[in-house]
Amino acid sequence: AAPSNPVGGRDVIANLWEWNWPSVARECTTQLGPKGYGGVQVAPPQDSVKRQRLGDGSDTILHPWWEVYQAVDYALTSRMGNEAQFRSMVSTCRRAGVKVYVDAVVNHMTGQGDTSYGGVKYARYDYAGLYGQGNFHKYSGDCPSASGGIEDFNNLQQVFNCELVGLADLRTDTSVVRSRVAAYLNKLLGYGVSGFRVDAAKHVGQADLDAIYARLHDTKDGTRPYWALEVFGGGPGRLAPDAFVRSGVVLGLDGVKQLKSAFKSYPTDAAGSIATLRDFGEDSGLTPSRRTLSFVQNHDTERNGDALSYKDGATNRLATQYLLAAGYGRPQVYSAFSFTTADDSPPATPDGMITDAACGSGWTCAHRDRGVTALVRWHNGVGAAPQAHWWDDGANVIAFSRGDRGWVAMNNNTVARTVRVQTGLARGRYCDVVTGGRSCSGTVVAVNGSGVARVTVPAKGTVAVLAASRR
Ligand code: LM2
Ligand code: CA
Repeated sequence: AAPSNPVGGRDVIANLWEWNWPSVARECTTQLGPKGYGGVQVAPPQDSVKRQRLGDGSDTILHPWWEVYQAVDYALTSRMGNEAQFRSMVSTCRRAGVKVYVDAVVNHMTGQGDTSYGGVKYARYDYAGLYGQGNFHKYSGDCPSASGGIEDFNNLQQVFNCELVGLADLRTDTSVVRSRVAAYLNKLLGYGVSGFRVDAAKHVGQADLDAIYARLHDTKDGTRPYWALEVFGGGPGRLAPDAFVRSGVVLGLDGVKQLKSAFKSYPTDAAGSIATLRDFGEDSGLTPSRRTLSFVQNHDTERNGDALSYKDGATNRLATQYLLAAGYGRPQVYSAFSFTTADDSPPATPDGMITDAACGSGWTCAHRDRGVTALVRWHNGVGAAPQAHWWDDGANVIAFSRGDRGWVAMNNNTVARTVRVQTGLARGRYCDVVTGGRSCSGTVVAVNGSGVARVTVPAKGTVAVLAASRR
């Protein structure tokens, strides 16, 4: 079986979704490595559909972000750059101490179009030199629905063998398809990639995922590849996220909803109640921490209403800080581009090629936010120490320690709050990593001989101290 999350250390992943390869490389060197991120997740690098003008006005957004989720070929010629740029990005990131995780589209090929970014001409169910009709469930008789699409998301055969939004579903139950998919992933591992976010893993199913995984080579570090499965909740039995944790780590998509509900509450613009997070994680019904890749949002949930997003500003930042502090799952910080309609393209040339990521101009760059990088540092500092000394005001101020290695307080109100709390720390004066950075130029938390501190927590803000940051 695929490995669990690493324990402690530099495990935070920045999800630089749809950043082009030169921008990811630059970011690894100038930001991610220096700020303590241990990994970067990148968008699907395989060749994909490139939509063409129809001339009937129906394609006002010619190159929606989701083109990259329709695979045409396993050559690495994509909207994010070419194969040489991809390889160079991976080695640059590795040199910066940042492992690269790839979004792997292996359940399906395309649902539309006839031309790819790499210039390949194709038809659905006919991808020259790679797959033909015999490689798709459409022609195998394994999909029981009338339309050929997934009509019932609680039906095992439909979920595995029918088409997800009309995308040509691969016969991942056959050895031909398994070995072609594995060859693609092994090429990436050979370039230095450390693992995968498996797109639509729920629609591949446990048996096929395990069979593909068994064919994968070790990473360049000599470890087994990380294997993070996209399985959204709501399905019964074998279709539930918990039923996939023996195959790999699963994406924390139910946690995403809980975080949104805690920070914003119901109805959506209410003030929230982060005191509920006392039981966030396995205690609130989520998948095991060591088998979960956790995040506040991803590219689907920032659009579909399940999650907070960059549009929530300080509340989103606070939720991200909370996730980095909490110790549930392997935390991922999501950072992509701003959008007005759900289909918007990332900033790109008229031809669809994504342009260099410029923070503040089209790109949101949450991973660079000083409040976020401070908590990455804090997260790395507390390691695997368990939560202790939980305190809350019953509403929107919380505080907890991570063992005796650090202590944090968070305030989801729009005004500052002063609290008197047991920190569990030894007597002393400690530097807040959020306002003080490495120089200790900000807030100082004074802990008395009983471990108690009186602290003012800024509006929508965090105070975080490390035991090691005692003055
Ligand atoms: C995923 N995980 O399981 C991705 O996270 C999600 O973003 C993908 O959907 C999906 N699975 C397939 O990889 C996105 C997007 C869809 C889009 C597909 C394929 O959310 O809207 O579907 O990518 O590009 C689009 C059209 C849809 C059409 C389909 C096929 O929106 O209307 O279906 O292409 O032509 C007829
Ligand atoms: Ca499938």
